[in-house]
Amino acid sequence: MRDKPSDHANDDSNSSEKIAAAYYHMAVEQYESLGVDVEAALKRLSTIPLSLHCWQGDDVVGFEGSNAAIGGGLAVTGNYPGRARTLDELREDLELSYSLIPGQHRLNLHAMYGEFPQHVERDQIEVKHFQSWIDWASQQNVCLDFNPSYFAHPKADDGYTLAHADAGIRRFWIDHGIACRKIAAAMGAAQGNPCINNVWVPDGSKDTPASRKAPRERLAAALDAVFQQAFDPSLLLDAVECKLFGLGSESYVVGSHEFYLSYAISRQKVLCLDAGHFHPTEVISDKISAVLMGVPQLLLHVSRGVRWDSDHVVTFSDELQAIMLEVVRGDYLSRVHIGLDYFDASINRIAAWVIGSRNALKALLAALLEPTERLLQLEAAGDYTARLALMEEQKLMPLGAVWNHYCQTMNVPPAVRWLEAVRKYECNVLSRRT
Ligand code: RNT
Ligand code: ZN
Repeated sequence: MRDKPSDHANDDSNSSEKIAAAYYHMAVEQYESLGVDVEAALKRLSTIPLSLHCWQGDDVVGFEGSNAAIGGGLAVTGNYPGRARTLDELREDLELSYSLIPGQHRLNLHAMYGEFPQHVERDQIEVKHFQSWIDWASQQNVCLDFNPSYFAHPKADDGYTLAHADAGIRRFWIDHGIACRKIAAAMGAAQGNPCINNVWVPDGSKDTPASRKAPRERLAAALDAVFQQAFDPSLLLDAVECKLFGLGSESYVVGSHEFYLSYAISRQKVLCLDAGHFHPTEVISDKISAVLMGVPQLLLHVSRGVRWDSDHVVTFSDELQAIMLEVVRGDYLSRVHIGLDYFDASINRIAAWVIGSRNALKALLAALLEPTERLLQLEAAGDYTARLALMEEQKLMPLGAVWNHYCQTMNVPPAVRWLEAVRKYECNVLSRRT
């Protein structure tokens, strides 16, 4: 008699679990032979939060109900079905995403994602507009980070916000920044740890400006006005993010890297480094240990630049691994906050969150499994030959077996099995969003 299909399924999953366990034990032995403690690495990994960017779920549209173009030099391409159109849809999508990413992670909200029963101007937003996020977050055990929204608004249409030549427009955006800090501090108070409020403005110009100086002076003064009120750092941390160029700001960006580096050092603010905001051969992995000499903390926007786009889904690239290696090697985990920043509307948006987040975690795991002590000894001894040999050998270590084991112990699907849940959700939920 033939077995019932369900018996087959059980046999299969039992034997695949056994194989996975065997792979894991072999992997542990291999890492041990290099002096690496796998269990300790996994324990450490489970304590590192990523901040997931809310804007991947709805193509950076938000819930203001306006039809303003995204602007700010940002562009989202693709029309994959299933974009979240409401707060509830976005939360539902996030809940599925978190269930497929091992560990406890944060949510990075933009100000335009509040709950606005009727139109509220950006300089008038209040904690109450984010109360449902605060409640949802505490119920989901998710902590929040925040961002003022300096784009997708008529007062940002000509490419300038905080650095605008018009004092009235500047004032409007300063007040938006002030309102956002109050909201972020309330989030920090509710969750018992600081909410990072990251300021990015699109300000810049398509063609060569006559004055590079004046807008920078205005931006610095406007930022100082935004940051005037002191908040307890246990509630709120202010971050500032630079950019190289955007659509419409090809020739000049007011908030360039040098601008914000000097600003963050002089004001002791958190510096945000977005991996997609530098020249193509320039990497943020090399900047981490340099800028942390002068700024107190860093926020990373883990992203992937491709030619002129700065925001492709994060893949398991050399640079991603280099970033995480630097964070771990430098023992910076208490000073570096890891956020994601990309938007892709050409693939399933939940898959985009899950793929990028899981890659960031895999890269962190690879860094935690590096025999750093041994590499440092070889370097100190001047044995660069063995250093290179060992670094290269690292690339073939059985990271996947450890990762799959980690996923299983954290109750999330190992390998690509998370895709089944996304496909099912696509069928039952996303396909009904028309
Ligand atoms: C823009 C910046 C910024 C945004 C988000 C939406 O180039 O990277 O972080 O992506 O604020
Ligand atoms: Zn960014």
